[in-house]
Order: sequence, then C-alpha cells, then structure tokens
Amino acid sequence: MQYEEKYRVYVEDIERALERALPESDAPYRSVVQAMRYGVLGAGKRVRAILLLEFCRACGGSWELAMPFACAIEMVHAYSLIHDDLPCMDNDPLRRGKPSCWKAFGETAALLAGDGLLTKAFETASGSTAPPDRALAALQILAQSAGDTGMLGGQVIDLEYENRPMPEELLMRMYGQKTGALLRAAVKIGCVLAGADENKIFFADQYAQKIGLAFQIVDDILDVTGDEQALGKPIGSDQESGKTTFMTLYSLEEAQKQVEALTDEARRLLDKFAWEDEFLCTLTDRLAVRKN
Ligand code: GRG
Repeated sequence: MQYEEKYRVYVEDIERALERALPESDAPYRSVVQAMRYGVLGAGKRVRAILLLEFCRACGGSWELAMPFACAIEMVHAYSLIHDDLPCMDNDPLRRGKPSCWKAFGETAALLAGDGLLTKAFETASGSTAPPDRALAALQILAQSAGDTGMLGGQVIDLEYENRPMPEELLMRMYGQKTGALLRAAVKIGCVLAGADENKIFFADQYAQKIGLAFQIVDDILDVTGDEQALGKPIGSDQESGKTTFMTLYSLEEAQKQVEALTDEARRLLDKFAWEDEFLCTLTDRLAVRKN
C-alpha cells in the first residue's frame, strides 16, 4: 500500500473507533458530549494514534487490542488542546481550522469537554482486550505522560514563563514534557501492548524523543513562518505572549538544521524494528516538513 493510502486508512479507522467511543447522546448532559465530539472528531493529523498502532504492529501486536489506546491518546491530546486554547491559558480563537472549542461552545462547556475527554480516554483504554498486565502497564504510561510528570507539568512551566525569558535547559525540559511525553507514551504503549522486550521499548522511546523535539521545533518555526490558513490556528502567538521558543534562541537556519539532524537520527533508530513497509520512515520525514 502506498504511503498516502495507508495514512488515509489509518485516519479513517481511528475516526470510526473514536465515533464508537463517543456516540451522540440525547442525555440531559448532551451539550458536553457535543463539545467533546467537536474537540476530538473530524480533524487532527492523528500522529500519536498512528505511532501507537504502527509500533504495536511492528512488535507483533494487533490493531484490535491497540485501537482503544490509540483512541485514548487522541482524546488526551484533544483535551490538552481544548484547555490550552481557553482564555485563561493561551486564549486562542482558532484550532484545526475552525473556532476553538471555547469559541464554539463557551468556556464552561470547553472546560468540561476537556475533563470529559480525559476521563473518557481512560474508560476507552480500559476496554482493550490486551492481557491485563500489559493493559495495566500501558494505562500507567498514559497517565504518567499526561499528568504532572508529563504534559501537564510542561504546560505549567510554559505558562509560568510567559513574558520572561526561559533558560534553554528549562525550555528543553518543558518541550520534553509538553510535547514529547505523549509522543513517547504513544510508541511505548504500542510496544508494551504487543509484549515487546525492554530493548525494543528503549529504541522506540529514543525514536520518540528525537521526533518529539523535532516536532516542537517545527511548531516553533511554523509559529513564525507559517500560513494561518494551512496551520489552522493563529501564527505569531508565541511572540505575542512573550514566550521563549527555539526561534528566540536560534536562527531559522539553525532550527531547520536541528530538525533535519533529529529526523535523521530518528530514522536510523527505526532500523531496530522489522517494519512491513516504508510507512513510518516516510511519516518521520513528512513530519519534518509539515505545514500544519
Ligand atoms: C492543558 C494540560 C494542558 C496541556 C496543554 C499540548 C499542549 C499542552 C498545548 C498545545 C499547544 C502546543 C503547541 C503544544 C505543543 C504540542 C503540539 C505541537 C501540539 C499540536 O499537535 P498536533 O500538531 O495537532 O499533532 P493535531 O491538530 O494535528 O492533532
């Protein structure tokens, strides 16, 4: 299967599974279900879910047992974007090319939709038919990557350094938590669900660390050089809120070189796995030159 075709199949399968996990509701609380669905369905590159499914398959696991976790990680990711856009955080009106959740549903509904998605993520993941010891280990990885030791902690560092310079060491730590933690969780969960050995998990984690940093640097570059329409969210927001980013510390050329170097290292780490095709190599390359 060609790259584009496989990517499309992945996105459609993930979308269907998310639809099943988040059905329309006619309950008295349906307004929050609508906001949850708005936040997670119909858009997004699905990078985290695809990484999880690909690594699970490369380690001999099946899609069926990994899909609940693939949905869960997209729900956690969507929750973080919904909350990140709130007026009390980044105050962003646009996300994924449409009004952000709070703009469409109001602040209270968006706050609750984020809470609802975070909770639904664990409900959905716990429905996996993976052996209980693997499922439990995967749930722990997901929780740790989302909470204070992971994404949430990264968000706190980010917010606390608005309008004041952040030392480079702390910036790298913040990136590792805010952006890297969920990507690392995705590949590790894929491996763990398939019963991969420690060696494989280590190499997958190394790979995710490389693409995680590259992913964030690209995000910083796009915030300066990107096109709002292609990006689906406002550009220039980092500078507006006085944030230190890779682009305040390095030139565009240096940032691009760093992305290329990290992408090369990540690709080399993929050699440690027996892939059925070139899909993940191509995805790794495409992430480095993404426009959204
Ligand atoms: C509110 C706890 C909490 C955390 C928020 C993820 C996050 C932390 C903030 C979002 C802002 C941001 C730029 C984060 C860096 C990670 C990143 C580039 C997210 C966007 O991920 P994509 O590009 O998004 O995979 P799509 O829309 O494709 O799913």
